[in-house]
Amino acid sequence: MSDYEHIGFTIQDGVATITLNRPDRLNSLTQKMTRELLDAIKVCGRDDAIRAVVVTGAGKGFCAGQDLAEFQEAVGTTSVSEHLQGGFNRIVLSLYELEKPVIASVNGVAAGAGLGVVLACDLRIASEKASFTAAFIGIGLVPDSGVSWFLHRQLGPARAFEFLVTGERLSAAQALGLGLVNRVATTDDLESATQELAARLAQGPTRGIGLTKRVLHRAASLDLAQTLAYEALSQDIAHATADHREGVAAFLEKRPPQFKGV
Ligand code: T3D
Repeated sequence: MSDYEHIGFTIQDGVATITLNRPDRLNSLTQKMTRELLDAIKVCGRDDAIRAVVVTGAGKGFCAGQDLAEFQEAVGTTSVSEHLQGGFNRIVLSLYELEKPVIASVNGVAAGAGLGVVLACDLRIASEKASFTAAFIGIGLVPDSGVSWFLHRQLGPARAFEFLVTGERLSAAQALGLGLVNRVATTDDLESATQELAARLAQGPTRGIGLTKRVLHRAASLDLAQTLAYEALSQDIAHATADHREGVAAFLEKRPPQFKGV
């Protein structure tokens, strides 16, 4: 799929930028948008020229989760769990498992499954106008799209519970204080700060970065002995890359490395 209707997709200098693009609905997710997003993430995984990925939103919102009008229409045609398994669950997992750095550039409100998308990314830069709410409780639902899994780990159980059941809306500054975002930029600076970071990552040793992501993820569920073994195996793979050889050569020759992502 190359022509998307509800997302923007550009590739420049090794950086793919996916823009959720239904601004009048705060980029809430429809089935079509979900399919397009999944397709774009797949392209990001397959195209070796893409070495960093940015996910952002058009207009004043990042993503308000499921489009509730479409959801109402779909009720009865499929179960909610089937809908989640076929859509948001795949988006969250494919971003999380993509072995390339993924940056959420949070331009506005992220709610419900939109918060899940943000949390599935590796790095989060928020505009000072961004905000974060689980939103599920406001419509009597439980967290989905990985939100409970991520928040439990990032906030701890008590703070996560409070955030989830009160439906509170965190400002960018509060999210920074809680470690939910890496940094906050002014509205004017968000795009340049995001692209600067993405460009830097896109010039890095992509295999090493992807393996680092995998090792960190696995370390969260392994004991120390298992982690040591997993790190060692991953090091075998990283050690065999051309980028590792280039990194060592550049160090010895006292010059900056020219990584190629292989
Ligand atoms: O099977 C399944 O799919 C279940 C899975 C569910 C996963 C989920 O994501 S559940 C959670 C769904 N999302 C929500 O419940 C959030 C609903 N939205 C809000 O609570 C608020 O809009 C926000 C807190 C996100 C932002 O508030 P605010 O005041 O900044 O904006 P607003 O004025 O409420 O929204 C602007 C417009 O976007 C508005 O339309 P209008 O009045 O200008 O014509 C609003 O209706 C629309 N909008 C916002 N969120 C959604 C939406 N339209 C459809 N679906 C939305 N989720």
